[in-house]
Amino acid sequence: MASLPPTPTLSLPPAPDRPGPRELTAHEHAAEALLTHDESLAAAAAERWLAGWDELGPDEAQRMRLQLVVDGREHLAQLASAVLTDRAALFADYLEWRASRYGVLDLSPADEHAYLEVLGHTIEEHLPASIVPPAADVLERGLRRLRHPGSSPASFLATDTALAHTAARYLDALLAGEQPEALALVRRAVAEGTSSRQLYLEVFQPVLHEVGRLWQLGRATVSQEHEVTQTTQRAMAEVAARHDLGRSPGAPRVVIACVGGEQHELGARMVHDLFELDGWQTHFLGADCPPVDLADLAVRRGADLVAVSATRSVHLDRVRGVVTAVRERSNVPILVGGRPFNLVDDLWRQVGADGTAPDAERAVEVATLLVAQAA
Ligand code: B12
Repeated sequence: MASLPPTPTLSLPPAPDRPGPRELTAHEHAAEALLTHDESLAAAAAERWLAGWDELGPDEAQRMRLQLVVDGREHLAQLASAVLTDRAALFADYLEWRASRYGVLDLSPADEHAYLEVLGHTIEEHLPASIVPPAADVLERGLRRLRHPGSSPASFLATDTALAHTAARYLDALLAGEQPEALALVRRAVAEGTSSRQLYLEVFQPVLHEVGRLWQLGRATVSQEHEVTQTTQRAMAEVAARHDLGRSPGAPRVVIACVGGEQHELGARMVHDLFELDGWQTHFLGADCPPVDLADLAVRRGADLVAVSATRSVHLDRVRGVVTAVRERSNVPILVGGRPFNLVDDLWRQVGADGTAPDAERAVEVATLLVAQAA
């Protein structure tokens, strides 16, 4: 088969202790090649796969081809993120997540495994030999995990927190379409003196994680997830409206945003609200922020800290993009967080940030330390 065109260069953050441009590592080259050629690699893998299915009619073959290309591109984007950060666990997590959805997606483990192997062979055949080893290594480690997938994810609803019962009732009410009842539970908790922190971390966060798990396993619909999300946004706004916004002029200032393409913004909003509650001067930009705009705004607002959120592992290269853009303009500390950073301990270092935290409460604690260190 024809070889693919050469890969363009990525702009990457300078190594933290060595400012200025630097050579790309083998992992960075490999990730770049996977992302640049995702479409042609996925198309070539789909043809290779379909070659083994002579009995398919043209319509069915076309339907399968389209699905294989969509799946192949997602596999490659996930693989590239794991290769870029040299963290195979990210790809293994993605494959386990896929495995938990086989029933929902009408996929068989044998077909998924075989297709990933075909994708691996296609990478070997089409990409330069120097690029193949990091990709092949991460792919192989992911496949090994797929041969022994973990059990289904367990419920995120705790049984041992003060608000465990409220969280369970709040979710049940929303899944049943009883929004007023769910909001009444929150209002009652507020009236009884429950703090925002507690409501956020013991009700809203686990409920959102849980509805995601239910969707993942095919036990909740997309519409149910949307209803839980929308109502929770409203509940959070009600709770946050009670925060005292009297700021001392010397209070530290933070800009908080999700990276480009990232639609998951409630986690970042929670981080924002707890910064606000802690007396910080805050600027919340929400979902999908272009890196240069974000970095420019941080400078314009005189931020003491930039907090960057990413939920999807495929957005890790964009987190690096934000880090690059901020570092080019200022020395403010950069805190990163979100799902992938909670999966892999030192991922924040790999994207060039100054720290991470597993949740909104800890985010404020770590940020306070970083700002004190920078002063
Ligand atoms: C709501 C939701 C959506 C909504 C988001 C709406 C919105 N306005 O935010 C919509 C419908 C848009 C959506 C879309 C998708 N979603 Co979604 N979504 C969710 C859900 C159910 C809740 C997200 C949430 O609000 N969590 C609650 C917050 C509080 O938790 P958190 O994000 O972890 O944040 C905390 C910490 O991580 C940390 N933190 C977060 N940011 C930061 C930043 C800093 C600096 C620090 C220090 C800390 C920090 O503090 C936060 C608060 O304590 C999750 C389930 C889950 N496990 O989260 C799935 C989930 C994230 N989605 C998922 C998927 C697959 C998707 C889609 C790809 C679905 C699709 N289209 O096929 C798209 C992708 C969209 C995109 N391009 O971004 C998967 C991801 C799986 C994976 N392995 O990556 C999940 C996990 C569902 C699941 N269990 O399968 N989704």
